[in-house]
Parts: sequence; structure tokens; C-alpha cells
Amino acid sequence: MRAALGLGSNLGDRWSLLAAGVAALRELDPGALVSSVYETAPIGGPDGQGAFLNCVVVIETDCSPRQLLELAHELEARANRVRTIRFGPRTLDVDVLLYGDERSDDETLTLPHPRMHERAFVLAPLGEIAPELVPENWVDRLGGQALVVAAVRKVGALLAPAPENIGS
Ligand code: GSY
Repeated sequence: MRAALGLGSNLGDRWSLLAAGVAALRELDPGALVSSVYETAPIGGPDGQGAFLNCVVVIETDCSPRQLLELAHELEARANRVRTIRFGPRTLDVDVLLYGDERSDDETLTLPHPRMHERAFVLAPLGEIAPELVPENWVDRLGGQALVVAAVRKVGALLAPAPENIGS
């Protein structure tokens, strides 16, 4: 099944944390599609938290949605994520966004991810690697493709070395 996962980090060495998460997903599917890395303003959470680095990975997998969710939690744990403040800063966040066409209202795993359609930090990277997975009306609701792209800043590619001007 084709699945899309969103990764984000706004605490610690954001680039390395994102890279480690992506590397683990590429172990699962060496042919994974990996978007560029985007720097994005935090949505929600406490005032003053730092900007996120975000990317999206699309994999082909035999894992079930539940197994992918467990893997997502495992990757967050490996990044020493501590859950204190809701929507607060985090070393690594891994969200299961899509699992084929599957729909689920399960409160621990809603598919498609319930907020992905309103998040430029998801739609811009997902649209870059798999535009067919981004319905036009989602982009329209965010004001159109130009606004989605303007809401994020592409900073580099994970499969290349970290750019020097980005810091942790
Ligand atoms: O849901 C993912 C965690 N998260 C993010 C994020 O990854 N990027 C941005 N820009 N804002 C966010 N707010 C939350 S919560």
C-alpha cells in the first residue's frame, strides 16, 4: 500500500532529527519519495516556539496503518521526544497522513490525517513529490497553490548535506 507520512521538528538539531526519521523510513522502503525540507512557522502551540523543519515521505509498504502508527511513535521515541505541552516544541513529530484511500475515524488514527488539508507545511511537500495525492479543493481552501508555496520556505534536500545557513 502507498502511505504518506509527515515529519516535523522544532527542537534540538532539527535537520539531523528529521534526517534520522527519514533514514528509518527509507529502510522500510528504499524507494521512498522524500520531499525537500521546508522551514515553516509553527501552527498552534505556545507563543514564541521556534520554526519547524518539515518534510513528507511517501512509501510503499506492507505494514498496516496501525503498524505505521507504531513505527511513527517509535521514531519519535528514538528522537527522545518528551510530551509536555500540547502542540508544544518537539524534537520529532511523525504523522501518518494517508494510507492508500483508507478512511478511518478511529480516535488514535484518523485517516486521512484530520488536519492535513489545512496545513501548508504538509500540502507543499506532499504536492512536490506526489501531487496526485493533493486534491485541488484542499489547495483552493488555503487560497491556491501560490499561497501554499508562499507559506513555507524550501531550505534544502535531506539526501544532500545540510545547508550552512540553517543552524539547528
Ligand atoms: O502536526 C505536526 C506538528 N506541528 C507542526 C509542524 O510540524 N509544523 C508547523 N509549522 N507547525 C506545527 N504545529 C504542529 S502541532
